[in-house]
Amino acid sequence: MPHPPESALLVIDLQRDFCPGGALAVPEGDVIVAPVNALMAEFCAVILTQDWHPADHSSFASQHAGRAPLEVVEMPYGPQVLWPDHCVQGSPGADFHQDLDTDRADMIIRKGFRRAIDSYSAFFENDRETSTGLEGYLRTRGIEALVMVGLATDFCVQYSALDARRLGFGVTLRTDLCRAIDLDGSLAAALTAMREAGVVLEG
Ligand code: VGL
Ligand code: ZN
Repeated sequence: MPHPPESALLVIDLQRDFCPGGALAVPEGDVIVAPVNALMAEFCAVILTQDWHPADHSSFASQHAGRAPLEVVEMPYGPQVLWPDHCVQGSPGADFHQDLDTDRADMIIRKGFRRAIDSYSAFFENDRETSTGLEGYLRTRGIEALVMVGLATDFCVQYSALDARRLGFGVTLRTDLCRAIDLDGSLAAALTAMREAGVVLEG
């Protein structure tokens, strides 16, 4: 069944570095690509996000002497997990998965391009204040509801879903078309937080 025009499909970070063989591989990240392509046909509006970091991004463990990936540091905006270098602007790992149907995208929103601040959410950077511009885009197109899919359930997908609810958008998460990193129970915590925020979990 086609979705109404006021509903958009938001495909989060379906990039090579988040797929098996990539720098920050999410288990089974690649298996969702074909069904996500198929789902695009049901929507009038398709929006992709792309994690897009400078090579010296402050979320990279390589920028913090004596720190290893997955350690947590305190940033001016709060705690930040340190990651392996990933999705460096212009690198092959930052490209979308080679099978993703990017031609269907009306809009590609890049995030995480400021060195000093990470951006999990498609809407706000990790200070929860600096806007990516997506909210204005959606509102000026009359979009009121989002179906979300992509990587990773417990980081960029969760942050995007919670921000979208906070802004008043309807949010449905296709859990079958998302995959998680799952650090110390972060997947279960993310699902609970999203459910409590009124995100409809489907799939
Ligand atoms: C993501 C960690 C770092 C994600 C992006 O797409 O979930 N996770 N950068
Ligand atoms: Zn990132």
